[in-house]
Amino acid sequence: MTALETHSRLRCACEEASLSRSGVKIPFLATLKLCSLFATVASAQSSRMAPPEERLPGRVVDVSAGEFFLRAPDTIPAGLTTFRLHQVGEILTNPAKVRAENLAPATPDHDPTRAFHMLWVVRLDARRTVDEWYRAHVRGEPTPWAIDLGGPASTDPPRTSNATMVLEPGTYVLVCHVGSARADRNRSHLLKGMFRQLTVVRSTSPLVALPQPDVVARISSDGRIQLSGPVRKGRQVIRVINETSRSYEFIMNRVKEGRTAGELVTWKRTDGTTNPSTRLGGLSDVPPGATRTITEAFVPGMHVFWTVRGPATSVAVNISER
Ligand SMILES: [Cu+2]
Repeated sequence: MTALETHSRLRCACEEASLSRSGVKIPFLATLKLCSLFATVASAQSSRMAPPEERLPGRVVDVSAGEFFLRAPDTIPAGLTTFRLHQVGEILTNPAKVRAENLAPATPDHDPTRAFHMLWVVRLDARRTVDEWYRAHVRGEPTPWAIDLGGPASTDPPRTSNATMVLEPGTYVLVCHVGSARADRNRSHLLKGMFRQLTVVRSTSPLVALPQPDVVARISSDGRIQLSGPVRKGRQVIRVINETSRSYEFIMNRVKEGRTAGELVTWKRTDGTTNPSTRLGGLSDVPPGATRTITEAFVPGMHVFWTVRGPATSVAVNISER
C-alpha cells in the first residue's frame, strides 16, 4: 500500500470536512488514575531492564491501538519520552483477514485501511480542551491551537514502533488520524473514537538529554532523505530532521527475501502481488523544522526508507553483516 493509502493527514481532513455523522458521542474525558501513572513508571523501568538491543531512550510510554481505540496512561511526567506503539487489533489477531481486506478497493461498505493504525501526539494550547478539539474535528473546523508533534508509524505486529520526543507540561491528545482525509468520513479513525487525553505534568526527575544518534536522516528539499552514514545491524538510534517547511512522514521497511528495493518503491496493493516488504515503523509525521528520534534493532538485509514512496523520496539502505 502507498503511504497515502496507509493514512491521511489532519489538514486534509479540515479541507474535506462535512457535517458530522449522527450518533457520534462526545467523549468522556478521563481523569488522572494512579494505576496509569504506575503503569508508566513500570514501563520506564522495564525499558531500563530490557535487553540492550531493545532499550529505548527516556521514559517509555506504551500505547496500544486496535479497532477503534487507543490504550495509554492518562498522566505522565514531562521530559524525554519515547512512545512505543503496539498493534493489538485484527492485524495482530487475524493478519490474513486484514491483508485480504487491504487488497480490496475502498467502497462505502469497505475500508481497506480499517485495521492499520498510527499514533499522532497533539499538544493543545493552554486553556483548550480535548472536547473542544474533538468538536472542531466533528464540525470540520481548523484547530490552529493544536500542534501536531507526530509519533510512531504503523508496523507489522508483534513488532512495535517508537518515536522519541521532549514533552513540556500541558494537555495533549493521542490520536490515530488514519482515514481522516478521506471524503468518506466513515473511514476516519478519529471519528470512530481513536483518541484520548494525555496530561503531562511537571517532572521532579533530572532532565534526560536526547541520545546521540548513530545516523542522522535529513529530510531536505522535496522530501528527499540524506543519511549521514551507513545504518548498521543491531540497535541504531536514528535522528530524523525535517529541514523543510511542510510535514513529512518517515517510513522504514525491510525488503523480503527474493524481492528488491526497486519493486517495493513501485509496488501497489492493487498489483495482485504480495507486499515485497515488512513494515518496521518510522514516524507518522515529522513537523516542519522538527527533530524526532527512532530506535530500531536492524537485522542485515535490504531496507527502504521513505518520506513519500517513490523513486525521488525513497532511499535504499543495505545493512551489512558486519
Ligand atoms: Cu487507527
